Amino acid sequence: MKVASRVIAPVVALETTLLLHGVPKEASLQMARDLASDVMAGGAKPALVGVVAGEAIAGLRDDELDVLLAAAKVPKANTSNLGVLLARHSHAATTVSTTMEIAAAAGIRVFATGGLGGVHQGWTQHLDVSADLMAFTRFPVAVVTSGCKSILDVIATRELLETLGVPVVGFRTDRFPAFYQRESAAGVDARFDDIDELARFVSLELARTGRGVVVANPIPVADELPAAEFAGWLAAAQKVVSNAGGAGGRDATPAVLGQLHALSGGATLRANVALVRNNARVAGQLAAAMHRLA
Ligand code: PSU
Ligand code: MN
Repeated sequence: MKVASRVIAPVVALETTLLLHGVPKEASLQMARDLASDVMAGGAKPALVGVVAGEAIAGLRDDELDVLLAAAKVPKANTSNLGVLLARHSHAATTVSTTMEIAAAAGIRVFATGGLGGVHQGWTQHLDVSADLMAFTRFPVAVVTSGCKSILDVIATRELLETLGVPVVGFRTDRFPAFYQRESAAGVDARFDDIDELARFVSLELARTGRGVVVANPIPVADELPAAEFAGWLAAAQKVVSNAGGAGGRDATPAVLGQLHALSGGATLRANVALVRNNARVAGQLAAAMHRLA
């Protein structure tokens, strides 16, 4: 695909759905700035990925981000609707799946996000599985992520990654993280404690398979949310969304996240910001090490 790429290695891709749909609008700009400086602190250059007036861009300029932030509603794009949005010269916020697609086309091999989309819990009433998971079978990008949000069925999501043959490696952990919590009941395929060793593996694996790698990086200890308290907020958030008539398709994830941020008095938002920033730092270090060791 044709991508406007404005970056030189080592580079870390960042996504726009997290900014535009995952956190309240007031928090978006600060988060974008913080993530950029975290990637640089790790030793790499940030490339915010998004679509402006039908142009897929890796490395949005500030003025282009401003355009997206000012737009009334920016559609959320996964690999299924990206093409239509491009063809119609629309703006779009890229999720994990489309950020991987655009990053890969721009030659970027590392991407930092918060959590992967995955298998939704029963409240959606129908099977709802994120396109993020399939994207790992198509695009050679390593995604540094705190597992998948505990609003999802974490264990089913981990099982599906296994089914798809996606390598899931832990950075300084043996467990598959559950976003707000450092650990879930599921494990990883291998643990790496050393960033250089991780970099060597990721470079080899991306080149060997032409597919993606999940680099699971848990939320910092100090920012973890107590599991029991979170479970209460989640049940309440799901009830609010269901009582309001439910949310399906691409609206399911933002609907529950928005309710959680409100019901927890901002605690889930603070945890979310902390873990994404930590992922941006580790991704910066990973990209720098991959570049250095190449
Ligand atoms: N993780 C977050 N906040 C988010 C998302 C992930 O902490 O907003 C976004 C990502 O862009 C991810 C998307 O790709 O949610 C998954 O959406 P869906 O479940 O519709 O595939
Ligand atoms: Mn879905």
